[in-house]
Amino acid sequence: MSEPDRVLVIIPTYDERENIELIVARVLTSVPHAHVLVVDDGSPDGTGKVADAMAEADERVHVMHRTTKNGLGAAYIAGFGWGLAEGFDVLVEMDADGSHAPEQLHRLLGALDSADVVLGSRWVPGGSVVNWPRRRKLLSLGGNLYTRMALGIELKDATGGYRAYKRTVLESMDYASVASQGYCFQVDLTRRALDGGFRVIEVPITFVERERGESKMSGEIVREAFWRVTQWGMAYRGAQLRALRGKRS
Ligand SMILES: Nc1nc2c(ncn2[C@@H]2O[C@H](COP(=O)(O)OP(=O)(O)OP(=O)(O)O)[C@@H](O)[C@H]2O)c(=O)[nH]1
Ligand SMILES: [Mg+2]
Repeated sequence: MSEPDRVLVIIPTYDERENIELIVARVLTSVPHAHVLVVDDGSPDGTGKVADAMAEADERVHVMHRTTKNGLGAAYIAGFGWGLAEGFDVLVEMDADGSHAPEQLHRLLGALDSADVVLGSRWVPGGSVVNWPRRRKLLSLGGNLYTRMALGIELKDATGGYRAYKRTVLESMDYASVASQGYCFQVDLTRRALDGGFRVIEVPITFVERERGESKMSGEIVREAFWRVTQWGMAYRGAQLRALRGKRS
């Protein structure tokens, strides 16, 4: 039998003291051969120290300490760099707040047999969202609809943050140049994977709204996503138009 893939679950944290222990324990119970990297941006609430204690007790847990709060995207970029250098085959993105169930990680990893990137999707049949107010649902659905139309892609949940990448995908793209913060970081990576000719598929997940700790979602993150997707969409439609004109002439 071949060795299982070396899997690294990257969990960015900012003030997740109440959540971090449970989420790491759930990951390691669900997929015991996985390793976890907590990327903490110097959380004032001491999340980094709690993570250090876990790393001390279990060799599968690793912690990266960064000094300033720099956004989710920058934390993932640093985490990817570490994971690739350490030789992991699969890199997983997961939030610390329990929204992404580690018990469903098997679905994502299993689907990598026939894909290069697997998105945990709230908006495919079988996917769902628990405890979200209507306006949050509409924001996510609307954002995804806009993203599909602007970029000409089929994916139902390109803004989601529970996903698994084969290392080859990240190695092939200049992911460090992804400058975005929140949702558009996810959209940008999806777009780059598709542009690179990789197979991106979705599996249903049950997304549960955070129960403890503060959300870091902000109007600024939503505005950034809207603006950047619009720019990418215009570039995409421009290229389509040029191709069409080329065919006609
Ligand atoms: N390292 C780091 N992690 C961050 C930063 N901002 C958010 N995070 C983490 O990224 C994950 C997602 O952030 P959330 O606040 O849950 O964002 P969200 O899921 O869009 O918002 P909610 O639905 O309200 O929870 C959590 O694990 C956060 O702790 C940051 O600047 N640096
Ligand atoms: Mg969250």
